[in-house]
Amino acid sequence: STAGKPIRCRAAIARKAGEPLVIEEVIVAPPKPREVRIRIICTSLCQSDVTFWKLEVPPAVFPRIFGHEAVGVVESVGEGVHEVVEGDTVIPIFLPDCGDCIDCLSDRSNLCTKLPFSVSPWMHRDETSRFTDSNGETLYHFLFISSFSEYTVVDIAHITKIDPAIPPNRACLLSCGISTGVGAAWKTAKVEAGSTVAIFGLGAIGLAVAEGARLCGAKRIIGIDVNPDKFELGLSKRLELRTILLSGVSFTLVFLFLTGKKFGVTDFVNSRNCGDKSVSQAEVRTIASSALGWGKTVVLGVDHPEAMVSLSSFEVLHSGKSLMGSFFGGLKPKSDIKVLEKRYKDKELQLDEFVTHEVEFDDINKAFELHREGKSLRCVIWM
Ligand code: CXF
Ligand code: ZN
Repeated sequence: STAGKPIRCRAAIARKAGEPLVIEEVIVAPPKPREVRIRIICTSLCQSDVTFWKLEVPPAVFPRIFGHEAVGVVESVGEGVHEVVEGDTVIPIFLPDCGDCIDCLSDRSNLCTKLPFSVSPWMHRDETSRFTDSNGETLYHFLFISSFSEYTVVDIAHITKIDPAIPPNRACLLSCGISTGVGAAWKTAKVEAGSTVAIFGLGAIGLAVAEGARLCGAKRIIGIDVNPDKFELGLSKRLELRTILLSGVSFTLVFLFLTGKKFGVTDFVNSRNCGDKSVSQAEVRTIASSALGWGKTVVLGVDHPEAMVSLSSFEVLHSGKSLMGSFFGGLKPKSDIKVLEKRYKDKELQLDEFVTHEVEFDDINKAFELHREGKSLRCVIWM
């Protein structure tokens, strides 16, 4: 057995911002107390990996092992770990769930206060690394996961057990992005049956919001994007050019209607094809498009940490509308993922359509290229 011993394996190392990852031999230390060492089966590329790989200024650190959306098998556990045993199939989740702080015990919050989330380059509890390269140099962690490695060490607060019968290239999707989108509709917005949902941005997360809204019984799901490739992923038939009224201003919009109902989007708006600039303005003022008196706007998946939201007090305070943030879709990693897992097994939650590409670990940089070209929703990387 390898338990208690360092493991030599292959990992994709980011040595410099924006430069292709290099597959090298690394040494993965055994898990410390409350930690689990996992053999990664497959991992998928999420926007946050790309964002932090490109970032040249702090909190960026290199050399680093990225990757946080994955599924794996427990190889060994550290002292005090009772929740999982060797051989269990698990998904790592960047958001901690310690299970005993006031927030983890409450169903109102998914933000653990005992192990607060941060974009730390270390393991969560002792702020050290479990990775070294073959020259003995320390390699930094990412989002407490670092799944672009054949083996990784993850704190038990970041581990959720999953049914091993779920195909790995579907199970890994529940680890971050797709859960985030589905959760935002289900847990944060609490979309009601019969309601209308507008989604600004049809990347994997936006389409996952559509999937979540569909599961909640939304009647109309309007997808808005500027990249026509995204539309082809979800829509199949161009119908007509017409003028509609949105937020009190009229625009000429290209309207596409879904026949395949992929991801549940019922209407599609290409905000670039608008007769004037107003739809793009409406995009930054999404609140304007929500219902007077009770409409909810959810902000999710912020790419630029410095991005600001500015609002007219009238639009929010005096209109009865609300603006909500959503982190990991408001999901509690140890309890809510089980619900999504069941809905997938019951063939209600659609995951297959999100996987647009699959590559071998040796071709991991291809996943980054596909992402840059806007061609993929999820690219699964097999170890
Ligand atoms: C992100 C959310 C924004 C901060 C970094 C982590 N989540 C997962 O991709
Ligand atoms: Zn992610």
